[in-house]
Amino acid sequence: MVGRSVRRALGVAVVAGAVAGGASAASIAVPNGSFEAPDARTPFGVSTKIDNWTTYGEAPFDTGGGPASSGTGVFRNVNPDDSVNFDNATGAQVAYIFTKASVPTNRVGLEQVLAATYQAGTAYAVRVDVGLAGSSPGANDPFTFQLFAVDPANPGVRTVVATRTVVNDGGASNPLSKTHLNEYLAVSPVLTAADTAIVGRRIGIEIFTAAGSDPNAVAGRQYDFDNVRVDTPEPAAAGELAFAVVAALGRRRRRRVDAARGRRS
Ligand SMILES: [Ca+2]
Repeated sequence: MVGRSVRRALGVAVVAGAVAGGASAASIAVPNGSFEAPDARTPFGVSTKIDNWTTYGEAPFDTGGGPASSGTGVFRNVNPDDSVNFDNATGAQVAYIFTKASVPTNRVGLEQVLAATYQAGTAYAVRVDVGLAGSSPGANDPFTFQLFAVDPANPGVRTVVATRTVVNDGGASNPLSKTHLNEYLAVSPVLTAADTAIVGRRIGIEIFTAAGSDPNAVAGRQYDFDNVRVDTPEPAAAGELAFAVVAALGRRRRRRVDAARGRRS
């Protein structure tokens, strides 16, 4: 099997960058936040196994790296005609997720818990570059990403720290595109010592779809996404970030092949 044998263990670029308000943000490494591993050039054109992430929801399917939820996975950022899929993907691969699962919970996703812990006096931001697959989600198909805190004494108990839901509703402030990924972010308030369910606990990241709002959604509809980052914006900037979106819709430079992306559907 191809699968994981040819890994591209690209490190996640950790760069302190400027954010809204001119303040700097310290980055927290997200292993495989760019979905470069494992190599997705399997016989299926995708890998359902995603290194460093736990996937859940859909019936398992083995593309070569072992059985993993077929509701989400990674693929090479190329179209069937070898043209570039997204013009601003990070690295060679991006991730996809179906908007609806066949499982009763109707929730498909992936998550990982970082080694880093939440600190008081700090706000936390998670950023994801999001785009549309060839089979675009409907306006009622939500794509959600969030930060959560895990109680080590009771791992089933989680506290959501920051959350953002994106829908494909043609929003003018940040339209989704099939050829360009747009950055979305969720940012927490500045944590205080009173946040006892969060401070001192490990930082979790979850990305999921739950099509409960659209019972007519079909599994073939997908969001694509890449470049999951976590950082700690300065408190003065955190409030601005709560409303900030970075919309840089790229021109469609080429004709895109929407059909038959080579992904399993
Ligand atoms: Ca990537």
